[in-house]
Amino acid sequence: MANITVPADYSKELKTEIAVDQVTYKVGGNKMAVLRDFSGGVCYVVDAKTNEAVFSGEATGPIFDPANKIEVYHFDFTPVNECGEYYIAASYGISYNFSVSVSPYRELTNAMVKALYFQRCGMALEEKYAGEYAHPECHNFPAYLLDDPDTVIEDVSGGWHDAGDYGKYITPANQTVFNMMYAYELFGDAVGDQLNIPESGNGLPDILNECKYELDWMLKMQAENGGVYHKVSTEQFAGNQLPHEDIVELQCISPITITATGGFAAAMAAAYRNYKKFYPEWSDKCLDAAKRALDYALANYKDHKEFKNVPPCVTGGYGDLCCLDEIYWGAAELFRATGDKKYEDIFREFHSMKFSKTAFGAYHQGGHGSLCYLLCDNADPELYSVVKAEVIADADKSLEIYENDGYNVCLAPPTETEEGDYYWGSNAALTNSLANMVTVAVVDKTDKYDEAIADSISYLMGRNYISKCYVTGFGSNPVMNPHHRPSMFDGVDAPVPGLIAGGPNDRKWQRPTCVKGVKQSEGIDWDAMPPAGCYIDWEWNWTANEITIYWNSSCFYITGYLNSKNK
Ligand code: 9MR
Ligand code: ZN
Repeated sequence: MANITVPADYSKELKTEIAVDQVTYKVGGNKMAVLRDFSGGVCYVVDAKTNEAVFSGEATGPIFDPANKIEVYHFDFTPVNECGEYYIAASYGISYNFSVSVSPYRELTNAMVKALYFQRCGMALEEKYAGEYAHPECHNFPAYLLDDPDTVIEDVSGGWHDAGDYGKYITPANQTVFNMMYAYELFGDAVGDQLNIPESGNGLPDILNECKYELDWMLKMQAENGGVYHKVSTEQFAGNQLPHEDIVELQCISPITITATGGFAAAMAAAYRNYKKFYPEWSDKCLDAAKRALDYALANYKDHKEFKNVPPCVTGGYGDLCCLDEIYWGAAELFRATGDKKYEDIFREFHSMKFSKTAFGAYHQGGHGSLCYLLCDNADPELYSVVKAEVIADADKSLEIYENDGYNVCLAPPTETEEGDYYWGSNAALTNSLANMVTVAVVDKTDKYDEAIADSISYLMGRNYISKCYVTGFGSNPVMNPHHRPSMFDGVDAPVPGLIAGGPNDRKWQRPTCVKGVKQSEGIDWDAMPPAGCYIDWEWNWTANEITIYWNSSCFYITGYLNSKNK
């Protein structure tokens, strides 16, 4: 490959139209750039240190991208296997820098787990773990029950702030601890160890240490009758404040919901299994909590209604019409944890009801239950093969979306009848659908989906319409202004690292307009924006630029999987 030179008439201007994965090209792996507003021609890979070209080739295209309704070109540079820092040169300009490395998912995955430490509530973040993001303890206030204001619970401390706000909500917590415990059991040390958190070095993998911080809080959210309170927060969202500046006399606790309770049963049964060998007594408590929660959910689910805030509380809702998926998941986990066939009978009964058996997330959790069931060695063979066929069918549907996409990402495009996947939290819509592919990959021991999974992660790392790397602290054009109060008000330029933004959101009614006197939409022709372009890196753009614990967990579950395949 000697003596390749970029033609002198090639522009040196930075072009976000040339999209590269800014983080995760791997030695020996496939490598591709996506170019839009391009008319084809020879492209070069240039060493960013020496400015010497190391590879050249013709881009292929045009290829139709159905999500954004544009034509793109693909430039394949798979043969570039020397570790280093590079950029792409095309006739009309150059890309952001990217790197080629041996173990690209490792640092990223760990940082995304460590990001949860930065979300810890109720304890001071000390400088030795948190560096410039240190702050004193927060939110250690008693809380009253919104549906019984005379009852005050003294201690609901601990856990993580959910997102850019400081509320603590059970249903997203259930997904987050699920992703962590399954990442630990399926991918081992490929995800989240040596995180430099207070518990590091105590004999437990750090991902379990961090997860236990949340589980301990969750246990405080269970009522005597087994039901689980939906959330605890202040009555209003915090102002422009750091966590420890958000001071109230009393916080408030929202009523029990079945969605919170069913998912809690699942999470606690999984905790029993995963922590048994480290903390036997504590894990027995988890199992007992799980059983009582599932009993409560079964006795009350027919009265389930979508959660609505009880005044004067106005914080995050996480309302969910269907609670069957949470019970399905809870039954699966209790069956796996105990081997007791009575839980398999409940699982079977709920399996026959109508809801997605393949969805992962804070709202739809049937996929969590299916994965769990498919890992049981004493499962009923007939039911097992039905569930397996369901997850495979869904993974193959995702594969088809991926194969038709111009950016090689597994996000459904809008069609005449469907709105598509570029909604609030689209980056997690992506990782949640990849999670079902991971289920099949793990259960069926196939690598059929690996390329789709890795390519889709490349989209998150910058190979997208706007060349944005959606994880703070990573890539050459990362998110800098997430809607995340600590990052917004700490006086530190760089946001807390390892947080993934919600991502493009094409729903018209959720566009940012004018917040606090700042007219952010001015100068942006939103109607001309294709779905993957509906994003601005602006701190009050919470409909596209907020962060959450469960979006993080969904992402490191996938990069942890990729990392485990990369040994
Ligand atoms: O992710 C949630 C999104 O699907 C909803 O449309 C939106 C409005 O209810 O709320 C989002 O969740 C937020 C939660 O309510 C509070 N913490 C931050 C969450 C992420 O934006
Ligand atoms: Zn707090």
